[in-house]
Amino acid sequence: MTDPETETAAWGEAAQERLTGIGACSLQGAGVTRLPFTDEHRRANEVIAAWMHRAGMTVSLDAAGTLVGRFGGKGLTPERVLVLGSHQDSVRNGGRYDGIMGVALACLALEKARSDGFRPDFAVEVHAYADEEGVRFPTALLGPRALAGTFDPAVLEMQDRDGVKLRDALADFGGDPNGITALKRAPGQVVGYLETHIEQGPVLESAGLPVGVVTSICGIERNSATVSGRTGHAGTVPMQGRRDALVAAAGMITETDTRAQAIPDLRATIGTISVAPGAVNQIPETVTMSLEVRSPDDGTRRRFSAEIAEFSRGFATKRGCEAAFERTYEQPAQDCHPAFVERLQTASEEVQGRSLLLPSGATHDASAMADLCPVAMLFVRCRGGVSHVPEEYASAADMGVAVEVLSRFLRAA
Ligand code: HGY
Ligand code: MN
Ligand code: MN
Repeated sequence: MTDPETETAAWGEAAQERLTGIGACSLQGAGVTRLPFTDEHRRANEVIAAWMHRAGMTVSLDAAGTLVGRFGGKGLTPERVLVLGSHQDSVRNGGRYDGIMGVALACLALEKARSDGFRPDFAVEVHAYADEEGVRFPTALLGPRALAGTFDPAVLEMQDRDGVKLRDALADFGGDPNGITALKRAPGQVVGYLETHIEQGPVLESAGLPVGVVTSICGIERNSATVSGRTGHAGTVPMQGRRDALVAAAGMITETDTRAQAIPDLRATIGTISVAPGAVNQIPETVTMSLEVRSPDDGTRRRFSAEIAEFSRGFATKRGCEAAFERTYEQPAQDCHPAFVERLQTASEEVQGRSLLLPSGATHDASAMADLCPVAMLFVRCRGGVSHVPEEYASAADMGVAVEVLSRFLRAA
């Protein structure tokens, strides 16, 4: 009989080995690039399916492209289900842990709980959601929104930067665009959703703790801003009277930053920008850029983006241009369920001596699952607090603690 510490460490090593292995399911280049409905995703699902089978689960791909592992239950309809999981996709050149850690640790926790005699009278599902980052298509959370009934079919017409429609990419991958709406779960059937995720921030490292319990998840919206001016010869058109879309966009960008700096806990990011015609000797005529805004308070966020849109229209007009904004994605802020938070706190205190509560500045699949059922999140310490970069790292020891906390949560369910 191995002592508990050795056993916990072994589960952590298993987690590290799995995450290193699946990190190879990526495009070439630094870090991990695994976008939804790609060959990298297909290869990753094969690896995840093996994790699910090893934990005693049956495995299926649902219409939204979520890989669903299912264990136990009595086949009742509707069967009570506890769902664990996270997303399989990454940002471009991201880390090995964001998202996929939650899938790996959920499978290991179920394996461990079963070896400790876990025989629930409800079903347990582990979900590997296809698209949480919203990097390939200007939408996100397709899988959880399908289950929660908040899915908007219009997103199926959205295109990636190669002009491929979400609808077609999903169908080619083995999903069923026309079957997504039917995925909506009956109210009360899903008793809860528990997501484990690398913290993506510095709090646990500063506190010297392996895991923390999330209290709430910030709200988020993404807008597409288009600035239209008039192009012309860079050498012959005088500076006075130019309608340079990029100069107007520059004013909007700096004003966004200035105003965001003044609002506590608000984050505004212009992460993508494109310029047309895009030649060194042509005055920019059209600029398209993303404006992402986050805040723990939805009213603050919505006011901020409305005011930025109003400022931008006025500023663009002064420069002889026009500015238009279109919101492409929004997910309100969500609180984690108090009873689940308390249960995670108890398990954390048993395993690591004390618990720590913290909010999430990143959004997660739990953001959308909260529209369906009570949610909870467990954060795992993140070295240097860095994420969405190749250097993202979580230790085997910390992931072993997380597996132990999760398996205790399951057995207390
Ligand atoms: O952007 C986020 O907060 C998450 O990583 N998708
Ligand atoms: Mn992410
Ligand atoms: Mn994530």
